[in-house]
Amino acid sequence: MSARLVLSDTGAPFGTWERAFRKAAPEIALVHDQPSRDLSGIGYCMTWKPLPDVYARMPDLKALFVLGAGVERFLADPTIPPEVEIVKMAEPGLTQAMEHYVLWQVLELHRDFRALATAQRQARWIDQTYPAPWDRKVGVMGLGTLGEAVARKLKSFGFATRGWSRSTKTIDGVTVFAGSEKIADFLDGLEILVCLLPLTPETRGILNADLFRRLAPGAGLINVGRGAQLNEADLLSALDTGQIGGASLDVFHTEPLPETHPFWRHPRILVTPHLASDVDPESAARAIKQQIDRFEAGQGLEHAADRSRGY
Ligand code: NDP
Ligand code: OXD
Repeated sequence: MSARLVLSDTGAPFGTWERAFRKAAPEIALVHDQPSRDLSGIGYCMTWKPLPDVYARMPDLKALFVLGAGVERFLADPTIPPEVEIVKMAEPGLTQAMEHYVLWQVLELHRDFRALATAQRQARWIDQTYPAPWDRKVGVMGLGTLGEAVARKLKSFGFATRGWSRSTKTIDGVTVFAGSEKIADFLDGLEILVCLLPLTPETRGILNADLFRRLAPGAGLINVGRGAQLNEADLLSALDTGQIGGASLDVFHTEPLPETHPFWRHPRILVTPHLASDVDPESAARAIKQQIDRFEAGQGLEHAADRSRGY
């Protein structure tokens, strides 16, 4: 019998997902959630913005496939029973989009393309110098599914790449630091910092004045983790003093970013509306199918969130 999987989401178009599953994982029967629909007997659900009471309407839920990598909202949701596995999305579409976004912003900061765009608007023919990529110190905070892929990509583009995570790991050509006791060594003199951490009590507010002081003067900051990891007032002060030279921000404390927020019009901040990377339905369908197969074969799920760690 084929597994049944509920799509409970206020934004995801059911037709698109149905087509993706039909093509990439036809063995899975996709069920469209509707308000108040009885979903008993179904063990799997996928969602990003769930419909009301979906977990109460799924008494047999075993695994929740989140249509994104950041699962902090789900871990904090008391209506999800503790025995339900919460699974972070990990699929090539999401990963490659993040690699592209970060690479775009690292190159932009490395070569100061923003200054070139300004010069063009003023019809100024300017000169610029820049170091070789291997002399540019770039660091990635968070070396999970996305951070590790990004660090590898930056390394492959020649950058002097460092990474920081909770546990020790080896990534070819990347200097890796682990744990809070090594964060100062990781940050020391970095010229471009990428945040790809999950939001947890330890990472909330981590991008603050103390951290900025450890970077090279004029460093670039790319935040694609979560808005609550950034102390916004500290960033504005660091941009004023020049300690931070430019920031690329995709995530914010309040989303959508309020129209009057100073970040929108700041000359050295690039704002993107939380779209650094998104799930590709077809490769996500393939990934979920593999996960369900593993789970049904008793092999356990990959990328399951750990409630005690908070990610
Ligand atoms: P993972 O859970 O796979 O990886 C998280 C990484 O962060 C791990 O390397 C982990 O260390 C590290 N980490 C967690 N806590 C700490 C800590 N206190 N100190 C040091 N390192 C820590 O997540 P993903 O890579 O899949 O995603 C990362 C985040 O990216 C998501 O949580 C989400 O917030 C954000 N995101 C943003 C998107 C956007 O469009 N802007 C899109 C997708 C994701 P360890 O390896 O030791 O466990
Ligand atoms: C995610 C996101 O966590 O899009 O996947 O932010």
